[in-house]
Amino acid sequence: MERALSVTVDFGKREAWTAEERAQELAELARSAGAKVIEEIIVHRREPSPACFIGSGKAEELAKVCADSSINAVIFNNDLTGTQQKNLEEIIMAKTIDRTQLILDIFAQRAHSNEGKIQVELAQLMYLLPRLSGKGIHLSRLGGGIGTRGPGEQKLEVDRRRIRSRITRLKDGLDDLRQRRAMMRKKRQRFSMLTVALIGYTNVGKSTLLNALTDARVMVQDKLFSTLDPTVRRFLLPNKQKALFIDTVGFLNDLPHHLVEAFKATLEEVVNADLLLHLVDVSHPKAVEQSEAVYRVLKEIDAGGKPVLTVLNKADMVRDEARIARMEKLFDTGIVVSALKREGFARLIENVEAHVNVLLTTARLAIPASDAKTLSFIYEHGLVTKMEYRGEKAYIEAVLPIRIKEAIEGGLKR
Ligand SMILES: Nc1nc2c(ncn2[C@@H]2O[C@H](COP(=O)(O)OP(=O)(O)OP(=O)(O)O)[C@@H](O)[C@H]2O)c(=O)[nH]1
Ligand SMILES: [Mg+2]
Repeated sequence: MERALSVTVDFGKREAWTAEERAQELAELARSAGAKVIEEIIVHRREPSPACFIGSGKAEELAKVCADSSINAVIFNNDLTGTQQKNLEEIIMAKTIDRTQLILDIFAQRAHSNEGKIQVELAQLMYLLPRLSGKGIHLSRLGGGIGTRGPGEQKLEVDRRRIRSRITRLKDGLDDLRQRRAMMRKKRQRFSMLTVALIGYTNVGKSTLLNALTDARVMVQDKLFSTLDPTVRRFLLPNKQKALFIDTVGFLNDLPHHLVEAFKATLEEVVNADLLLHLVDVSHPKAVEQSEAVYRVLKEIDAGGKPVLTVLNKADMVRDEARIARMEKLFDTGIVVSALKREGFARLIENVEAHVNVLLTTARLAIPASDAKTLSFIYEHGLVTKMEYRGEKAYIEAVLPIRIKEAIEGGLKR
């Protein structure tokens, strides 16, 4: 495990997150990447020094701390320019990483699917490109993030031109994947169930809730960004309506723009869902700010207008009843659950059902009795309330998602 020093600069502005709170989150991120924060330093400065970010005097102090405590990585809680990073590294004599790079490292470690890997590499290269000065810069240190899976792993010397062409190739690859995904989604949307996407800040318990609700075996970890690839599971609501639940990548305050950009394809699942279940960790001191960060990302991916059901999770961790009541009022929701203890699910499901009901309609259809395909399709997607054969026709009354009804009617006309 890497031994790290975390450095947070407080520029003295009033912000939603104090320097201490940001430092705390950085420590969580570092831990998720596989590093242990041994020392934490908060530097107070008016503005960043262009050459050294924290100034060369302060950098020399850090060098001493690193040498004294055998620290091999310094993680800055802000973004550094290429020059600042290089200068700092020269003075401190330890690997210097900024926040974006740390997050990219975590994503690189977590990406399993082909698409996920391409998205991460693209984000890494886009981060890197403006930081390259001149040609043939050494990329060896890129392999030396916390996760050590930098894009420069195999190649030590690469120039911008090669990076640019690699970016183009990755983007093309992603476009292909995106088109394929869009096609699949179109099929799913027209011919399938309603979708409910679980969204929320990282580590709030999205995968735990999906597991508990559907017995899916999604990896649950007390680490940030355990889930990178969307997982889709079927769920049968008490009214017999089937829905797809989708687990998604967690959001983060100041999520690097490159990552949002790169993960747009994955996040499209969110954009296209019928309903968003927004999970909030009520036990977290920054729950409100985390939720604000979630809404910022939603806006960035054009999902700001989706119907959202806010779910307050980890209620089992909150001793103070008044806090729960306050949060319920603040978030205007009465849905309090513990995904871990499987508590509060009845109300949650009731609420999901109420939202889903709006998207349903009662359809009365006359289907050729020989059309087994359409008949089984109706049974598959809806709740059949009446069924009668008269002559050549089957008369069916069923509760169906509106778009399914439309798809069937369209199919019957053809
Ligand atoms: N006490 C308590 N812990 C919970 C609850 N729900 C989830 N957790 C814990 O919170 C941690 C994160 O849970 P995950 O389900 O991985 O969270 P996530 O939102 O999917 O996280 P990412 O995929 O990393 O964004 C795990 O250690 C869970 O056991 C809960 O209701 N109560
Ligand atoms: Mg998860």
